[in-house]
Amino acid sequence: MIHYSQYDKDPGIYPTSSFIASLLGANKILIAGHSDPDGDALGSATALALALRDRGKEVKVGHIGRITPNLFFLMDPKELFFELPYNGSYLGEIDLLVFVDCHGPERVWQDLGHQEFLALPPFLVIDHHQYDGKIDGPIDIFHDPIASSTGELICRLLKAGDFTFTAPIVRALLTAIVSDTNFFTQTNATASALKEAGDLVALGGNLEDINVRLNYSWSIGRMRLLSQSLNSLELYCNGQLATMLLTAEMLRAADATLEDADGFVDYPRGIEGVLLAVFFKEVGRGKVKVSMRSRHPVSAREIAQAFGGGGHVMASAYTELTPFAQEAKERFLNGICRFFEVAK
Ligand SMILES: [Mn+2]
Repeated sequence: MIHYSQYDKDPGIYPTSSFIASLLGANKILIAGHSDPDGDALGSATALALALRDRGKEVKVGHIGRITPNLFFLMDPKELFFELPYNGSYLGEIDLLVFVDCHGPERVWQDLGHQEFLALPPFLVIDHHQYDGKIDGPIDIFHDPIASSTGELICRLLKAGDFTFTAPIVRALLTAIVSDTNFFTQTNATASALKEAGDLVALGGNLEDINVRLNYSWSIGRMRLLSQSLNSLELYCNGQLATMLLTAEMLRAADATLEDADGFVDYPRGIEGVLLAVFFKEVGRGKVKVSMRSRHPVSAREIAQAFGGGGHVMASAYTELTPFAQEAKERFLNGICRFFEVAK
């Protein structure tokens, strides 16, 4: 027998009043998500920026790396700061940095040195990733590793701070939550995530509109690229491991961009019996980005950590220093065997 009263109590963590005071105490704010921001990072940054502007703050959203074009509806690209330098003169005008969907500046600027770190303006962190150690440097942190998404945390923050949920804020927050829960189909689609999403729908949020924008707005180049990339699909470890490649040559042949390959890792993941899907993407500058998705009992996070990366238990990534996806795959296969002991 379920007593609804038990579910009325939101189990989530809320920001403290001093966290909100730090946020509202600043006037010129820059919000940044992790590099190559996804729907959660950009949706969360956008929603928070719009809410703070409604309170009279001067707020900018900046980022490093690539944004897939299907996310541009969140905020006019003209309003976004692209490729922020960590030592740019713009920082002198900023009272407060807010890092969302990551634990701090080193997830935005990968080659940030210690001196540059110390020279940054004061910063806050809002995040739902798991950490093994202490977080360096923020004046305050609003962190809940159980939360589905940073979007869910921004919902709680806006409620706690008595902000107004305007239509663009609602849309940005729903986009953030559906992006990280894959439209409520993963284990992180918790009662708390659905409760926040339910509140957003009650406020006029339109899931169909967001689904069309996120999943049915791709270029023909993406489809050509997908057909090439799918040809590279291979199975290992009795069908428990699936790999797929994306090369610079495929990009040229399909007349597509790297952004067009977003989410391709979901294809090898969709094969019955696959516990780990790995996608090797040549990203230029002598690097291959390796994205992983796993099913229980395989931890994509643990495997990514063994290769110097990180992420969530079921979704993680690392970077391999080689220009060739095939070479990154060979190195991966050489190092992977021990992780599949648990799955036998
Ligand atoms: Mn996230």
